[in-house]
Amino acid sequence: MAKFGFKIGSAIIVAALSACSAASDGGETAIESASDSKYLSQPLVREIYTADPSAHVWADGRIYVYPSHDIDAGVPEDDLGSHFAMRDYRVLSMDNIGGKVTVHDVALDIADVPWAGRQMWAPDAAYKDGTYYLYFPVKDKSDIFRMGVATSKSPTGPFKAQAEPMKGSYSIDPNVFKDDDGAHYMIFGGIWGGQLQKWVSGSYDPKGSNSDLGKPDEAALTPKIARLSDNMLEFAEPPRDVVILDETGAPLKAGDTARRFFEGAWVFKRNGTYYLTYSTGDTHFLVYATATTPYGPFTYKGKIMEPVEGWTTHHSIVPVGGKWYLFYHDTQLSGKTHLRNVKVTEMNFNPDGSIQTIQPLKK
Ligand code: FUB
Repeated sequence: MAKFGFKIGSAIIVAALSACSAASDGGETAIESASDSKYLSQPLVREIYTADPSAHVWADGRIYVYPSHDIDAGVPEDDLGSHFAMRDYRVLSMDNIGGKVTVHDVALDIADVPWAGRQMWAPDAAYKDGTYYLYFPVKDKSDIFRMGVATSKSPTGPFKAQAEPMKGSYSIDPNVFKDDDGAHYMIFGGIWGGQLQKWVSGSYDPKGSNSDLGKPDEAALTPKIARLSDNMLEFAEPPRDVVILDETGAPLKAGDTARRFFEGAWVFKRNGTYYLTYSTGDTHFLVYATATTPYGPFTYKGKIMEPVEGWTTHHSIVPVGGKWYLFYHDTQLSGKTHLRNVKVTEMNFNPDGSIQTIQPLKK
């Protein structure tokens, strides 16, 4: 199957918000669809298409979601995800899970990022000392993904981009994790269209000739991690591999496509354990591994979510009011792989810290 091709078809036409879904007040025409009872949860907003939701609860207690803003740019679908040709970011916010969702004005436009070429992909955000930081992957004018940083005094922007990408940054899907000691780490990377396989030698190789892709018995490519500098604008250290081991202590292999890292890493800490969660991409699972430090090594533990409708999903996990929530996306509203909608559902842990697998489609 081609990357980002349809996995499960959907035909959705008319609609009504279910009790689970939140009304939104973005002031734009709602995208209508059937309120289909087959879905575990309903889209958070219907005015715009959104994906890759990075959720945070800042000091004001409100929930802020930093998603990709999907558009139909008319770019033909290909294996590198060229049809994901997003041009700006919009922030969503809500007082509580299930509450009214606000779609905020444009937080950052590609036209205001001097070095950007195309494709604003999955962002994340952080807060430190009165400033909000938006981290975003976008291709530079040479068509190489880099990480940008933009700042604002407001959690919803507008954000002002730095004049250059972060030094030494590459690939996609930044997740900024704040540890209990106040240190911030960026975990990032994604294979295939995310270009991680092109950086195996330490510099950009357009052919990705040293990568594990097509070598199923070799150790799989891993996400990367680097602590951020005190000013939050750069890496404080060279990015390192985040190794993911199997139950025997061996690194997951490239051919182990149901468990190996593909994209969309998100790290959180619960009861002293670090959880690395990620998408397996072409096998469509959200999975997790655990460790005793943010650098790992992590040990694979299991599935968080079975496949959604759409090629893949991308998520974040946050505690809100004593419960844990999984933000994710599917293609319920459009049935199209590049026009996605974000959702949220509660997740549950077993007494031993393992995660109960979520089924996003009702049987
Ligand atoms: O939204 C564009 C890309 O699709 C993201 O960066 C990936 O995680 C996948 O969701």
